[in-house]
Amino acid sequence: METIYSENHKLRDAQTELYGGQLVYPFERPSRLDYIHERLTEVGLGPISAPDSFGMAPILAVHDFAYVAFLQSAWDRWQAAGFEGEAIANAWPARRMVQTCPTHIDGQLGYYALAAETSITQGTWQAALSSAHVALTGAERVRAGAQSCFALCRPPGHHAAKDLYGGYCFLNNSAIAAQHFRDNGMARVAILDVDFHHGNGTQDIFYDREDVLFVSLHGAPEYAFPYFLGYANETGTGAGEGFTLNLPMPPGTGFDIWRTALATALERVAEYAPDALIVSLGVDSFETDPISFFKLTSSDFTIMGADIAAAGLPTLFVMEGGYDIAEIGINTVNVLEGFQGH
Ligand code: SP5
Ligand code: ZN
Repeated sequence: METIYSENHKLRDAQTELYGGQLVYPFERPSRLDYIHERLTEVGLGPISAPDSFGMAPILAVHDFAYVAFLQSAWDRWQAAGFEGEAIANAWPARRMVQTCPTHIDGQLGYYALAAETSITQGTWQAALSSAHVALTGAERVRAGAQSCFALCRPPGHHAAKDLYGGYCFLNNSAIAAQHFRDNGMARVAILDVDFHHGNGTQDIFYDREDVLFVSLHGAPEYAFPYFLGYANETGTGAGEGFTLNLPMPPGTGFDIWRTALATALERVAEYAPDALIVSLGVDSFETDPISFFKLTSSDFTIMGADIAAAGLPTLFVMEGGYDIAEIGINTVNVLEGFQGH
């Protein structure tokens, strides 16, 4: 399996994440990809290639122009305003307040942020743009006939909506790849999100559409970030009714229950019969992930990959979360090896 990878991800190296009332060094850090890259080389999964450039059009096919302009300029404007630290949102258009984008950068952060843990820094935009191009390059490989490809994206994407960042995400790489498939001749695309967290951004982007199926396995929102989306009764709206499937699971969920949910998800995908499958691949369902509560083991990830391969679809894997850094390489590559070995 070919991997698409760019060193540009290192341009995203925030020093702060708001966690437990403190500013800590972020869980979502550059070394995550070093471990995955190292493991890919160690097992010889396949060639590792640089991304191509696709310009802004495929990004603006998913994200609002004003949101993209905000991301592009946020760090410079934050600095110009005289702030000393990294750019963190701290005020929101909450219930019964106006939903108008303010002029001051401090207010704009709250307008576009879905959470406060994600700081915007120098280089964040360049890394996010490169990450989207990694996903698009992977999508092009699949379009060209590859049975599978691994887009080693960073920063991740599935929490980002058309006009929202947060949860470590800025541009929704999986959604951009799905839209690219749609705009280049594929009639139906399925996104299977196996990251521990609900892919609220991806769900929101395609919620009223029948041409992109969204299926997600995740920590139940009563207990887990992003908290305000991902319930089982969210099934789509309008033409999209029935084309969102959420399978939330409670704290302590192990692989027996998780795998049964995966089978349910894959049944829905098979029924949908898409032209291609995009897997939002987070390995934060791992038993010792520091911010999650599922109990998957390293060998479970191999079985996950094999189960996904049994769907028999052209498959683009897009990297999302996973924060047990010491094991992230093994767990991620286990999924890909399980897929290949099927
Ligand atoms: C892409 C991705 O995996 N994003 C995850 C973003 C999670 N951000 C908020 C984390 C809050 C964790 N709180 C859990 C407490 C565990 N003790
Ligand atoms: Zn996650």
